[in-house]
Amino acid sequence: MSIKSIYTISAVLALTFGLSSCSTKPEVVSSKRTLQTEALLSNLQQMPNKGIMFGHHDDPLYGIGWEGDADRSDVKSVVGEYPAVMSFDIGQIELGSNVSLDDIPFDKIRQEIIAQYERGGLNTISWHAFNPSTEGNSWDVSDTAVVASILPGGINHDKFMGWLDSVSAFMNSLETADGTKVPILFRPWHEHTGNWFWWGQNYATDQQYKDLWMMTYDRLNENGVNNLLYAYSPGTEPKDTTQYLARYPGDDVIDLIGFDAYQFNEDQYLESMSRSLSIIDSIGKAHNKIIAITETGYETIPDSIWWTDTLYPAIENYPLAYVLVWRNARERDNHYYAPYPGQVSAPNFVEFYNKPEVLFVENVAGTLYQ
Ligand code: BMA
Repeated sequence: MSIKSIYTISAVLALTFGLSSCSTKPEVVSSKRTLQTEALLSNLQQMPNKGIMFGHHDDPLYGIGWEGDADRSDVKSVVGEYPAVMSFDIGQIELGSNVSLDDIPFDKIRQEIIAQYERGGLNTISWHAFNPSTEGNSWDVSDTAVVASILPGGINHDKFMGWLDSVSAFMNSLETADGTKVPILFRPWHEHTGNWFWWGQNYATDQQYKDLWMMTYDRLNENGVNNLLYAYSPGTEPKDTTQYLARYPGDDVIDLIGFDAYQFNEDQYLESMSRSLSIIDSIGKAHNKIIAITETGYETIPDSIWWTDTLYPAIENYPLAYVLVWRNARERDNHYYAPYPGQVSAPNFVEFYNKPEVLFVENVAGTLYQ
């Protein structure tokens, strides 16, 4: 309904019931999400007409042999440009810590998220939440009933609500200098079809997992978080669309569907990519959802032609909004997924970058939020 027709209806009501103009003041029709977030949703839906955005986790924060340098990124050092998508993780925010689980100050993460928004790129956030029962990390699966314990009625429910409030506060704090909230693709409870996180397959029923999602979504909304799109992101375990959707929280909640897949063995990687891609492609079409490869990569990229000869042929025929590789750890040996200058796949990554269908930030700047 247009504002104009609301004014007209209000005026008619005022005349009909003789109400004072004060009590008939038209209410602002409030959308659940900010204008920029709604614009992002529709622009991501159109993205496959343009190409596939490339993304990298923690891209501007650190890389191989450096940390915290201004205006630096391993990807940018190789191709001269930032990725179109940057991913960040807010694990440990729930503990009231000033630094993330990967030891990055949250103030720095906020600053880089705003910078990526201002250069016209997309930000996505994952959450490696600590274990609210044991206080171990996300990978602590010693207690197999943590999800039940944080749902309403569970012994950790109140505590966990406080954790969701910390997440909400961070999301609400992502504002530019002029007060615009930065739209974020939020990707909580990822890789839930595996058994390495406390919210994994064997540690919750389908219904409990869905309840976890709804509780998260509702609490963030109640806290006024209106700058998020939501991503559903299992691993490659689902063998068909039914299995993929078994824990799907619903079309009202989810905006983007994807999966996380890593290469260990090339044949297995290509097989699981092809199966998972066809699953999300068909669900994406049936449910009108954006699709993406939410995490992928080949640790240390030892294959010098991986980008153009393995990754690109696997994805080129799917209407993906983006493909994102994981981080270039500075504190762990041999844990990197994007090239850096001198890395064996760097020249091939330049070829990948040069493909018109592969999008970096300058290809999408000015188009995502309006
Ligand atoms: C994992 C690894 C960890 C890291 C976590 C969150 O896959 O990279 O070292 O702590 O992601 O970034």
